[in-house]
Amino acid sequence: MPDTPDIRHDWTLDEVWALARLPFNDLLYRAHTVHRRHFDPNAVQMSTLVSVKTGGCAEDCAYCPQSAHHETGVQAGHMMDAAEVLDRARAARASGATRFCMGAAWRSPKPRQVEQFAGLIREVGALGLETCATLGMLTGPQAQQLKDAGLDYYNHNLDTSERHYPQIISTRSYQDRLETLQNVRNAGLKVCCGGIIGLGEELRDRVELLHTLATLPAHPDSVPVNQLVAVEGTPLADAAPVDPLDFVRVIALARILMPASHVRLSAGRTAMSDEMQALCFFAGANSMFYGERLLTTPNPQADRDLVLLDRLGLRPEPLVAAGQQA
Ligand code: SAM
Ligand code: DTB
Ligand code: SF4
Repeated sequence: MPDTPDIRHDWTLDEVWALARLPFNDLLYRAHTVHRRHFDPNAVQMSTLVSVKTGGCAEDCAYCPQSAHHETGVQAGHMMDAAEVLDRARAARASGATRFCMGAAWRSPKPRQVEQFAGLIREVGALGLETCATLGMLTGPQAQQLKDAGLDYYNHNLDTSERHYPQIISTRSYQDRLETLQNVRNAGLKVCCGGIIGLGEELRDRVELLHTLATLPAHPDSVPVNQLVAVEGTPLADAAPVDPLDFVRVIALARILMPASHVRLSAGRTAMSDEMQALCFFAGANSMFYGERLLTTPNPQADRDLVLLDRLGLRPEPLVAAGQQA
């Protein structure tokens, strides 16, 4: 899509601060206006997640139930059979999802694992679903290999500000994350990159994360905004809950700063009221994780989400990808 004047990559930190300080109504009015300029305000893109390789991860992300550093009761599993992944992809398609996101609890994949995922991506793509993978850090050639298999999106989150990052993860750096994002972009994959709210960060960290995302060489095509799912056994199990209105503000800021990106209401929805989610959709969220599980934790039941969308007059966004099969 050609850039329009409100799509900018030169946002200053001061400008983001000025938006963050707006009264709630001013911020939401502005975000919703931007939203209407770029999207059908009543359409929501639906993505379904599957954890293809669960648990036992070498990284020490303080929020993550899959880290081998924390005792959370999540067992390290083998890679899911291709047949089961495909069954789940068919079920996701039948329930109305247009994108199928495959996750693996890895720091970075080994060559054989990239090959295995390339096979899965080909088969899921042949079902007419958009494909997304999140496998940890990637080299340039690995990103290219996934692109060649037909992968549409790669998810790799920055999670928080560069400043707060060392409080959350010690086994890799912010720079590692930025390098993978660069490799993914250079391979021509669409980028899915966002963060988590509720990691004990300050407003400053939220502002800095959003500023970093909005000043990348290209805005991520998709921006997942997760609310921490506080899991027993992780260092963040007792983190203070997020003020729902502050979460809505983050959605609104993401919408204004990255006007043409899909902003996804991601993890944490089981703890959100219907009214809070409605405000998020008004503020510019136009994508969600759909299906009863995220990776290891629950997500609202699909039928409950369909009722919520219906109450709001929202519709699942149809798939517009070329080559879609019936
Ligand atoms: N291992 C890969 C990686 O870290 O990029 C891929 C999977 S990892 C689980 C994907 C993302 O899930 C993380 O970057 C984080 O943003 C999100 N996530 C993990 N645990 C979460 C939690 N408890 N609450 C909210 N988001 C979480
Ligand atoms: C993203 O930003 N959130 C998703 C997806 N990308 C991979 C994962 C959320 C995981 C929540 C905790 C769990 O279920 O393990
Ligand atoms: Fe591993 Fe990803 Fe979880 Fe970090 S977020 S522990 S890298 S699965």
